[in-house]
Amino acid sequence: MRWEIIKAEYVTSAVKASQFPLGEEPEVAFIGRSNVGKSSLINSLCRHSGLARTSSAPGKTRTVNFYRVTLKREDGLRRDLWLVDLPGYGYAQRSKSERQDLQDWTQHYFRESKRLRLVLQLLDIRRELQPLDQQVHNWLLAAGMPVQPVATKLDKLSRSAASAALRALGAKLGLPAGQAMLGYSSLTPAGRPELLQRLVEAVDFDGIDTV
Ligand SMILES: Nc1nc2c(ncn2[C@@H]2O[C@H](COP(=O)(O)OP(=O)(O)OP(=O)(O)O)[C@@H](O)[C@H]2O)c(=O)[nH]1
Ligand SMILES: [Mg+2]
Repeated sequence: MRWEIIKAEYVTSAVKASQFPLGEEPEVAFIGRSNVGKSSLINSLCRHSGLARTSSAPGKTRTVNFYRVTLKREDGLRRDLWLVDLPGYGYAQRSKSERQDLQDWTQHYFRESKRLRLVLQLLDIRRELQPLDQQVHNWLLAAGMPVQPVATKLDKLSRSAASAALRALGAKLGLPAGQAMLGYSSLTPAGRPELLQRLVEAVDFDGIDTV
């Protein structure tokens, strides 16, 4: 059955586990290079501009930000989940100590979050896969995280260039057979239904409901 997001609100920002909001609801996190479009994707997915702060200058998000989202199934059933916006990696203008802090908080987040069901790793569709993206991908897999790569800014390429770029990124990441890259644009509806579907599958709302 189809699900849609009916409500989304900012709850809190954290730099350590004791500041994570309480609750048993499943969680989906967004990670990627600074400026790749993580905060924009959250706003567009929730159809709530201004929910997460975005900027054309990289390095905007500096804390782990929690958004509580309510989804409604077409038969009326409602379920809540957390969307978590993480600071971007790879922003060279930051001081080394600040980069280290952000990396520590992010790794701390992955170690401490008990409700995490899916990590969406965002990659810019116009860029080749960078070594840091690959490192983060491998680190997440080694940590046992379910990772779904998503190419952002789909609107910047023609349809055929976008499909070629999706295939190339997927191949370079070494995605297993059966796992495809998803594409997304925060400016157009492209990719939104598929991403929403992936999210609902990962948190297994339908499964929970039938128990
Ligand atoms: N054309 C286009 N631009 C986008 C899209 N998504 C984001 N942008 C632009 O990319 C820039 C960065 O977006 P953010 O959402 O702030 O990026 P971020 O990944 O949260 O960045 P940090 O918080 O610095 O890590 C902004 O200028 C956005 O308008 C998209 O799908 N299409
Ligand atoms: Mg951001």
